[in-house]
Amino acid sequence: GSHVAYLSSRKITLGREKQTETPLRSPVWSCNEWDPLEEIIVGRVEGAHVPPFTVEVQARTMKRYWDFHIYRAGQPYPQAHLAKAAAEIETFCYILEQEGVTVRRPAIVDHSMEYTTPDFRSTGMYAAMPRDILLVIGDEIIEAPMAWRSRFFEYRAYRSLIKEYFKQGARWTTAPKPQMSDELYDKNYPDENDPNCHKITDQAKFVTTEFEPCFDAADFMRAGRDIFAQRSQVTNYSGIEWVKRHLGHKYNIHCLSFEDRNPMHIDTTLFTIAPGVVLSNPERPCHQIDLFKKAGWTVVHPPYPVIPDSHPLWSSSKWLSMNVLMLDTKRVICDVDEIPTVKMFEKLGIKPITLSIRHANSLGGGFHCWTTDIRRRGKLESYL
Ligand code: ABU
Repeated sequence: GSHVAYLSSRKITLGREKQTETPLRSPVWSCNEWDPLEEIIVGRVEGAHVPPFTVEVQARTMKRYWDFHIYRAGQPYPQAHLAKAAAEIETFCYILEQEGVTVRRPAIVDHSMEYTTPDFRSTGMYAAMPRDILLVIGDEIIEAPMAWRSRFFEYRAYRSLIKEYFKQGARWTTAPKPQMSDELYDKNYPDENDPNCHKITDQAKFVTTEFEPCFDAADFMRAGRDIFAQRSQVTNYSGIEWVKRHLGHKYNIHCLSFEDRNPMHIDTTLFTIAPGVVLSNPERPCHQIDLFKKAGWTVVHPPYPVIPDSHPLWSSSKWLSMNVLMLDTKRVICDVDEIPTVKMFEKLGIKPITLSIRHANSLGGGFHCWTTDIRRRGKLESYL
């Protein structure tokens, strides 16, 4: 297919490198959010643990869930809830396979293990959200550095898969590992009830500093040669700069900003669903939306989510309703209970394939977060 990336393989012979003619076909290839999906990684519920309630976690946690986090820090999430979430994710995998997509899973890892580095000590969290940690750009897998101490070693759950893809010809990069020392965090960052909170976000202050580059992969939204990024609670400007310099002139990295007082992960805020079509969260207007309009894109404002307040969302907003997974430009995986969103896709001529992962949502992500593309059939193109 047109997505084949031929790499020359090298043989090492007695210390001298010899170029061979054998082409390697990269099993990794994905340039946007909508080309026909062939292979995907779906995250795991197993082993999920509540992260320690550090300043960067607190900044992103709604006050109503503080007690939950404080009392369960370092402990498993409630087991009965996890069992339901695991069953939902198994169904999700089954549906993807029925739709012709190859599904791969991260390893089961003990996230309760405490680790100590020269700069900090923590326990882990989970391998539930591959979208947060793996940024696939063309034939390259970039492991994001992350910004939460509890997620520092999250890459370990994906290493056997990544090594397999690497052996088969994928490119593999690990972004510079952050120290995650105290200097990376503003320990006086105000919580949502602090009168200074709104002032601080008006001034575009974040819980992470610019001490060193940090980013989560989910703060990048791909549309071929154009990639949209946001400065968030977990992605700083130097993290975005690192991605920009690393990818070089082949890509345009657009740093966007939104009316969002607590940003983390762009895929519930702005979502490119097809060439020339972008979902823009009506509650978080994009300051640079004219960029899309001037290029002739259709800007669609998705309807408000309908998930009830009573359903626990320990680590996210309700806008998981727009955190969908495009199988191609004509099929989308979305939440069966988000009827207004389902109708929106029908109106756009996109067939919704619906299911519920509500208990899995409680861990902080929707269909897009719970996955990362490995291969979509298509070419690297410009759409803007
Ligand atoms: N991990 C996605 C969370 C984004 C949100 O809370 O809207």
